[in-house]
Amino acid sequence: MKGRVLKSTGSFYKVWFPDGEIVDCKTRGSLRLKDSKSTNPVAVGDWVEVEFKDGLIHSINNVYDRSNYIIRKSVNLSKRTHVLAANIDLALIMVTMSSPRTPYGFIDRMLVTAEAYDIPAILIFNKADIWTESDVLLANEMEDVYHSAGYEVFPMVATDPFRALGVLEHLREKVSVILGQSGSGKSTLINSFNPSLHLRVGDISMVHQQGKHTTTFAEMHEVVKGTFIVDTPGLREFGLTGMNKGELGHYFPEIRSRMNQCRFNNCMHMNEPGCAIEEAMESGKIAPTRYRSYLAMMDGETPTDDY
Ligand SMILES: Nc1nc2c(ncn2[C@@H]2O[C@H](COP(=O)(O)OP(=O)(O)OP(=O)(O)O)[C@@H](O)[C@H]2O)c(=O)[nH]1
Ligand SMILES: [Mg+2]
Ligand SMILES: [Zn+2]
Repeated sequence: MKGRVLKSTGSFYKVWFPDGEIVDCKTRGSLRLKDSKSTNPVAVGDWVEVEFKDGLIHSINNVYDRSNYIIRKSVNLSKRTHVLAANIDLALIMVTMSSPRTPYGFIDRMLVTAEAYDIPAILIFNKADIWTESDVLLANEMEDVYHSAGYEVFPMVATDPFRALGVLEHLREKVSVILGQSGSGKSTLINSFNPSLHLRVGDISMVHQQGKHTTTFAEMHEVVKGTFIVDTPGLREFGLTGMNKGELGHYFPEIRSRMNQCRFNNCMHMNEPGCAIEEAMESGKIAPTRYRSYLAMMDGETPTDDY
C-alpha cells in the first residue's frame, strides 16, 4: 500500500495512509544502499510502498520518485547530505524582528534554497504582538524589500489561533515546510493551526535572545484533513550544497526577471558594463540587502550579517 512518511527515527518510520491510519514501518536493508550520497534514503514527505506483515513489522519496499526535496549538509558526515523533506508544495519562511532577530542574509539563504528546489515561498513576520517601535520600522522596511523581490508577506502572532487562520487558508490541500531560526515560533504556529497536536515549544534564552533548539527532527503533521506541514529544527547552517554560481541569479526572482536586459548574456552582475541588475539596484528597484546577499553567495560567503 502506498503511504507517506511523516517521521523518521533512524530505523523506524511513521507512515501515513490516505484512510488516516498511521503505522510504524522499517526499511528493507537493500533500500539503504540505493542512495549512498544521502544519510537518509527515506525522508519525511516521501511516498513509499509498504508491505504489511501479520504480526511482524511492516516494511517499506520502495520509495517513489520525488517531485523535489530540500537537503542540508549532514552535520557529522561531511560529504553526505541529509534530505530534510521531500515532495513539498510551499515553503513558509518564519522571520522575527527580535527574540531572535532574523538577519537579511539568513532570510535570503532560505529563499534561495526554496527557489533552487523549485518550491514557492511566502514570508511570515512573527511576534507582531511584541514589536517595539523600531521593530515596526524594520518590519516595514523588510516588507518593502520582499514585496519588491516578488514575495508575499504575512505579519503574524503565532500564539493566536485566530491570526493563524489567515495563513492556513494559503496552505489548504498542500504540503508545506516551515523554515526559520530556532525560537522564531515555527512549532507555535503549527499548534495554532491545530491545538490538538501539542507540539513542544521552547522558550527564548534571556541572555542570548535565541531559541533553544526545541524541535530536533523534521516531522510532518496533518493540520486539517488533506493539509500537511513539515515542522523542522531551527537550522544555523542552511545548506546550499552543490549550487552552481552561474545559476544563482535565477534564484533571485528580481534578478531573474531582469537578467536578459544585461549587455552581456553571460553577465554575472558583478561590475560588468551595462548590467541591468546594478542599474536596477542604483535606481532603487532592487533592494541593496538582496544584492549584497547575492554578491556574498557568489563569493562563497555565508551572508548572515545585518546589513
Ligand atoms: N510573543 C510572542 N511569542 C511567540 C510568538 N510565537 C512564538 N512565540 C514564543 O517563542 C518561543 C519559541 O517558540 P517555538 O515555537 O518553540 O519556536 P521554534 O521556531 O519551533 O523553535 P525550534 O523548535 O527551536 O526551532 C516560545 O516561547 C513561544 O511561545 C508570537 O507570535 N508572539
Ligand atoms: Mg520547534
Ligand atoms: Zn548583469
